[in-house]
Amino acid sequence: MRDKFYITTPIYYVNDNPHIGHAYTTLSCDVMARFKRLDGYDVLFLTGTDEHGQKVERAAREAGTDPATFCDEVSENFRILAREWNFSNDQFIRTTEQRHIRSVQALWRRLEEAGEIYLGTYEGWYAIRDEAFYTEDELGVDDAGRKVAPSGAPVEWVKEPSYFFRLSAWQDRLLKLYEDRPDFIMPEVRRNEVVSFVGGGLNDLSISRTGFTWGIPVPGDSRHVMYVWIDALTNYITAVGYPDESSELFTSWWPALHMVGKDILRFHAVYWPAFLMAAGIEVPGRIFAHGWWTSEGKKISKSLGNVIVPSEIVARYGLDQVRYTLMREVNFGNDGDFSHRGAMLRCNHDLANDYGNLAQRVLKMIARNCRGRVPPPGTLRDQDRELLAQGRGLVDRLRRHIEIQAFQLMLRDIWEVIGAANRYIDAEAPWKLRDVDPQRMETVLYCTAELIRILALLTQPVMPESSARLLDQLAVPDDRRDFASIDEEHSLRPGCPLPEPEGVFPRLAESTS
Ligand code: ME8
Repeated sequence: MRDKFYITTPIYYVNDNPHIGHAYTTLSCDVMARFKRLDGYDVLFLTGTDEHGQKVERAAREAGTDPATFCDEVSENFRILAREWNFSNDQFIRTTEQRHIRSVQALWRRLEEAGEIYLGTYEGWYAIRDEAFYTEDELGVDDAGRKVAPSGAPVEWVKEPSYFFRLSAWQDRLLKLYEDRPDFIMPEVRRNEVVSFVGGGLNDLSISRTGFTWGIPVPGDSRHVMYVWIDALTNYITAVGYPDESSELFTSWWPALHMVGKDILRFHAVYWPAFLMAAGIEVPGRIFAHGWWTSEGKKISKSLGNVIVPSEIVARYGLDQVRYTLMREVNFGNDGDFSHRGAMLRCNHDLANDYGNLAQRVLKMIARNCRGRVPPPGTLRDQDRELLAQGRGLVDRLRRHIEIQAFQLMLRDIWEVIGAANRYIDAEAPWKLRDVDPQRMETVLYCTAELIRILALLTQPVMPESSARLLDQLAVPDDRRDFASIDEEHSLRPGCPLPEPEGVFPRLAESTS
């Protein structure tokens, strides 16, 4: 049986249309999911929408519609994003689905039976934009002198009856979890933040609200709807069949790797494992919190009018170009800045010049000088063997990077080999060999074409479409495109006819804006 790999994105609020931040998190999951599939794993890749809560209820009202209709409409935009960006998610979950409501209510009952829930009164600050409670000392003040959440979101004073989860009792067990599993939260700076937050002591968590109705009713007390975060987090187990924990579905997939933005780490790394431990369910495999994107050096916000619309940047640069740029520009985990200049450089320098040109040069020479067929390898010299060994050795290096979500390093290593291939071809100058030593020319073209095959296999997770076009041009059969096919046994067959070469990464015209 193949190994299983379960990966999740946050489920996105439907109060907003998808933007580059959402696309980024899902893209990182897509790259991991594709990599693992190509590497022989059975993969479950989950994304979806978070549809309950006061924020969504309010957004629906502002849009002049009822929450259910509003959710249907905006949720669809996230599905469209997934199609437009070629995301390979296996499931798209919505928290308004029956299976999810059943799952959250079952989890609630379990926590209640375990004595982890009690009824009290919540009195304190609440930020609807963050759907989060804050203590007085966490708040700051905005320019107008109003109290705001650490995220800058406005807060309001809430006093209402509420069910509480005994989070305070979980401090030691959470700290022990972080200590026993140093890579449970990544990257390390984020882990340290969480350890110090939990180390500072935890308050019991209010997990129900009465001031509005757009939520999952609390079992046995329909005056309350559940706090949107207990509802939302549970999606990760709903998707694998919870509450049917003994099912093959659940036991074979859970636990998952959760990819999130740093803004929602506390919910995932503190509340979620506490809920799970309290319910006797295994905690997640890992929570990776990535950084925040700005645009041309500025915070992305609707009021600044600099929201980066996913479909617009794709139209401008090309889908795989954008996927590459986002994965290459920043060390995953750090903050990043999206700039037109940066994107142009990536497209024209890394893709058109380094990778695209390498493939074009070689494929064209094969078309012209080898009657459009894979040439025979002939007798390999040391430098030929070295180049191919570098290519074949890549996959192990990439596996190590992908295990720790180091996408940038993965691409850097691939580009190191692309650089080596360009130097090799310049040094061997097959165009000069045509008349003086045609056999050597064939060897050089064979080796570079074979290396391009390996590179195109390895760039599939980040650039699925362009890599597929390169593999088509090398006549690589569909069932020989997984990582097991990188080995020598599956190398290009001499004499195999190749289609007419065509450029895959066009140069984009420079523009200033
Ligand atoms: O928080 N840079 O949903 P949400 C990078 N429903 N990533 C960004 C970003 C930016 N500028 N802006 C948004 C929620 N993101 C909850 C999640 S999960 C059980 C419930 C990404 O629609 C990043 O992944 O506000 C962030 O964590 C997520 O969008 C927040 O999406």
